[in-house]
Amino acid sequence: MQRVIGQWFGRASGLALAGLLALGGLMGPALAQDNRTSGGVVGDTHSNLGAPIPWGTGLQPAGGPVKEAIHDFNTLVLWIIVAITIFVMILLGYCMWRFRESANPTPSRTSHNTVLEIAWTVVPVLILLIIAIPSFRLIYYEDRARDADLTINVQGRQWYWHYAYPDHGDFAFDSRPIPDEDLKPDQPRNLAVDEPLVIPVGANIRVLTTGQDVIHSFFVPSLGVQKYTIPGRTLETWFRADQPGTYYGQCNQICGTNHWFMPIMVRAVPQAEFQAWVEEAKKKYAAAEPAPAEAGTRLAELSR
Ligand SMILES: [Cu+2]
Repeated sequence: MQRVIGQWFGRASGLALAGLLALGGLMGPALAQDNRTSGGVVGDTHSNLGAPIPWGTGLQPAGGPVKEAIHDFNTLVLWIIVAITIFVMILLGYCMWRFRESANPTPSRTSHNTVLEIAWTVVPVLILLIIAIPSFRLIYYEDRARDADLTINVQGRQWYWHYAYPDHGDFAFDSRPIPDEDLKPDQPRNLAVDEPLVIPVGANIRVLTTGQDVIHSFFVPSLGVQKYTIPGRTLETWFRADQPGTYYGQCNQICGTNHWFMPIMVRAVPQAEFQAWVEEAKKKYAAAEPAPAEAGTRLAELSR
């Protein structure tokens, strides 16, 4: 019996090693943050690139590398689930057919089988390992920008978003949804906002989130970003849009009666257009800028 167990462990560790090596090869190159596939094309604008669609199933299409990495991981786990489901269905079907009363009138009274028991412990552990390694890699990939081109402060407030661009003149503004009666034909209901977040295409955006009152959550599915905004705490994450377009999201942490009032709209535009917007925004939002004392407090808050 010990020899059988030894053989099992030998085979299991061989399988685990092969699995890990295969995963290393598969997942390695895809998760570099400076691996920019496209810098965006001037004049190339897609409207509603990242938005939910009626009867849509599955994940929203990827607008950048973080979401692509999420897609890859989702696909891996989905195929593992499919394989397990098929295996269990076949096993169930076989047992029902092979051990039915007419074919097997005197059932066996066996209650233990060491090899089987080790197998159904070791195999799930291996499956979990195969899921855990790319899962941790994805979590660390999403965690922070290694080499950010731009920082945006995102503050969740009851019930609107407050955005600031500390390294582009430190202007700040609020973002609120457009009422139904004022919607233009290309603006999705409950998602379009008056003052969208504007970002340059192809830039790694560092996002620092804070909460003013309660916990909100900054969630833009097509860019693969979701981060809580917590009062008294600064959290970091990052994203990048590789195609110009508009990406929609929402606060997805129930934050009070007007929780629905917090849609997110991100416009990714070519670098030159972004610079022009920054110059305009500095003037436009100058009046809304916080007093120096308040700005100091905010900076101290962020550097904590
Ligand atoms: Cu909220």
